Amino acid sequence: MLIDLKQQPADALLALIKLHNADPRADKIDLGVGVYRTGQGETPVFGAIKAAEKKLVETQDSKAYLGPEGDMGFVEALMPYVFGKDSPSMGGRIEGMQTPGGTGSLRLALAMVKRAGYKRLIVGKPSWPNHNQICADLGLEVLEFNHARADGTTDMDAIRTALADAGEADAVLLHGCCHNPTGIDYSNAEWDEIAGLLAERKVLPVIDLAYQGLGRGMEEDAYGVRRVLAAVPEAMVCYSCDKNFGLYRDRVGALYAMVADPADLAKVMSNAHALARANWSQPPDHGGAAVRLILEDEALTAQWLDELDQMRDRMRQVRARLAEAGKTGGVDLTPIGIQNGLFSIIPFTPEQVQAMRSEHGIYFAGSGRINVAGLTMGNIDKFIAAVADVTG
Ligand code: PLP
Ligand code: TYF
Repeated sequence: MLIDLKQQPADALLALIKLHNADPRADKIDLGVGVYRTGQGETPVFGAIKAAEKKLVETQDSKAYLGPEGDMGFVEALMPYVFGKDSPSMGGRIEGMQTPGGTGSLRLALAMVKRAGYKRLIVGKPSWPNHNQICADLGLEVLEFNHARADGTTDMDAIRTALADAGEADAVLLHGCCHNPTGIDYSNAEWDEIAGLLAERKVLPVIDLAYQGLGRGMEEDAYGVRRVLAAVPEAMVCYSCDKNFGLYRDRVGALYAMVADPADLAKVMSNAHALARANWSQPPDHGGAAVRLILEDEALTAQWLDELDQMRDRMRQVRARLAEAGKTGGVDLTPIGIQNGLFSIIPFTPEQVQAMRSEHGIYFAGSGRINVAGLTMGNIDKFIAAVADVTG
């Protein structure tokens, strides 16, 4: 019976939004869920998206079904940004489809991993919790390795060991850039080595690219994806437009598969299409259509890239200010300056996380992950003082 089902825990990050909302203090700070915020603390719709939506309303003449692959114009317009304009892997070896956000793409990719007979998914820890949740739901065994060292650098020895023990029955999930939750990314030299190891061990790479453009730049953030794809015969890329176009609730993403022989692409993608049909039939159209209109229009593309630059610049400023604070109480904020994207982890104890909430009205995940975009030039000094207070 339905009532025999067991109570499930609420999503911890979404629960945090409620805690923050219920706090009456005017100077409270929300560093929880991963959405970008401006210096005024807002998450506005991009100007380029507003313009594209206006155009969409005026020109869209049908909302008839498109099929499980969604809007292929959207899927293809993104490809030069992800894979590079002159990439050899673009030569017929890659095909994509639209998905409901990066989550939908991950769900499909990992179901493909399972369906293709892979036994394990190797994942660096900590990772975005949904990676493990999707694997648990699919019955895919997860093998974890340590992603980062305490000093804010990647634990290359751990991934070397994990890959040395891996083989053809394994897939590995890698964050393309702006690692969630640590903000600690592989350097280009590390990607070079990882690409070589993946090829040598014949492990299938699944690259989660949910924050392209929020780290170092659109091109810079694609280094890992492109480097890995140049080294291996097969791979999948799970893309989200929900951060870099600010579309979050519109659920805009894409799944790309690369195979060695273009003749195999249709067969491979027919499986992804079948899985999509069994899950959501077709992806929501609106956000993807707006992204396509932007990417097909030079002026709108320039406007979007400019808005993305402003986001990235602001996050770099916040990071620089935190790094400048250096040793603060019992923690060192310096590594935050070289980390990327929305997130960094400060090694708070659970008691210190609680004290930040109760004594200072500052809310972030229990892991100590902060959303740096929740900090502004107006509240950052309060934050630094609170960190010194609870860790000192
Ligand atoms: N992958 C990572 C690492 C994420 O942090 C997120 C969440 O924001 C996603 C994928 C999924 O994003 P989306 O909201 O597009 O489903
Ligand atoms: O990690 C984050 O904050 C983002 C947003 O169930 C998010 O990835 C968080 C929780 C969730 C869905 C998205």
